[in-house]
Amino acid sequence: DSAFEAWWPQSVENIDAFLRGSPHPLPSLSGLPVDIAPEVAQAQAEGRPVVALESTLITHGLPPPHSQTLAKECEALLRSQGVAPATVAILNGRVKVGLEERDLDLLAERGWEARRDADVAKRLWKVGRRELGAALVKGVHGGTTVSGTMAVAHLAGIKIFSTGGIGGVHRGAETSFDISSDLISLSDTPVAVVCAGSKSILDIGLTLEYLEAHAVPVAGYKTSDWPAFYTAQSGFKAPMQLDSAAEVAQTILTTDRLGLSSSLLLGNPIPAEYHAVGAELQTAVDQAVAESVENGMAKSGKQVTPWLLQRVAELSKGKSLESTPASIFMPSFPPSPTSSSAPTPAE
Ligand code: PSU
Ligand code: MN
Repeated sequence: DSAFEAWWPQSVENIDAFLRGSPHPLPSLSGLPVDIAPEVAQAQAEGRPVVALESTLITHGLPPPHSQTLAKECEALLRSQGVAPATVAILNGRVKVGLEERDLDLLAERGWEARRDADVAKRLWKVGRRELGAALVKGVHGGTTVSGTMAVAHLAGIKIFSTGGIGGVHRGAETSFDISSDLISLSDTPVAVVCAGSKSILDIGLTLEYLEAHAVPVAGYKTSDWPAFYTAQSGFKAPMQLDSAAEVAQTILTTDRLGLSSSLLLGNPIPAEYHAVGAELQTAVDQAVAESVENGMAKSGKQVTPWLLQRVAELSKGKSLESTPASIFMPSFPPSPTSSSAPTPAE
């Protein structure tokens, strides 16, 4: 609508340049142990787009080689679109915004060792927002979760963050109180998060209620349904629907200009060609959740999510790993040339 268009001082062609109109003051990086990779710094200096990526899926999510291939595919997909990828992680107590390939490999390998070796695990943290400070003080390695990555992205002036599944309200949270700090970050950190929905290891209805209560703008991208990672439909409606990248960018900037510090959570559903395998994995998810209630894992705090994801991988005989190519992880992008050969599961 032209009256509305006139309100915008510049075109939305370059979304990053457009979002630089955001009024949020950035905290100063000076004196902090934060390394912005040259590729990221250069893109920022030249006004080219940057997208943040998380690293808990590398350290505590998938086993190698999937952890490495997926993370690298995501980066390659972004580069193929002219976007500088900023994979966030902690290395020896320094925040990395943009990871070198050898660092990414190291984190994946340590993550795998950490599953068998408690001493390695002690030096390789799953870093949500609350662990960030101590992880830097103690000089450990860390994979950053959605909440940890959002905090770092905000610090580095990155407005868009893409991931697969976000954390949320766990099933049984009415007694366990297990609610991911991802949701709190979504309510107070102005970094937009593009995801494939919430995995149904969570209580999706309660997650959406929590987001509503905390005033988080939640929208389906070109869909009226809220997606559930493995499936395009969770059975819940998306609270809002946004139909173009320009509309998304305008919503982010308008929210910022209104002085609201919330994120925008965008649900971008799994592509149609993965619907069949998605439905199969959904069955494995349901069984894993039932087992976690029976064996008490559901009450194990931050181990719940990794345990459930591991169990889904076992129950689906590795299918949940094979069918998590970057094209699912970031379904808005076309598959990369490398993603046609699905990696084989480790062990
Ligand atoms: N959901 C998934 N896969 C994941 C995660 C969530 O389907 O790997 C990771 C993300 O890094 C997310 C974190 O931010 O787990 C949430 O963990 P918790 O529930 O402990 O807050
Ligand atoms: Mn939790």
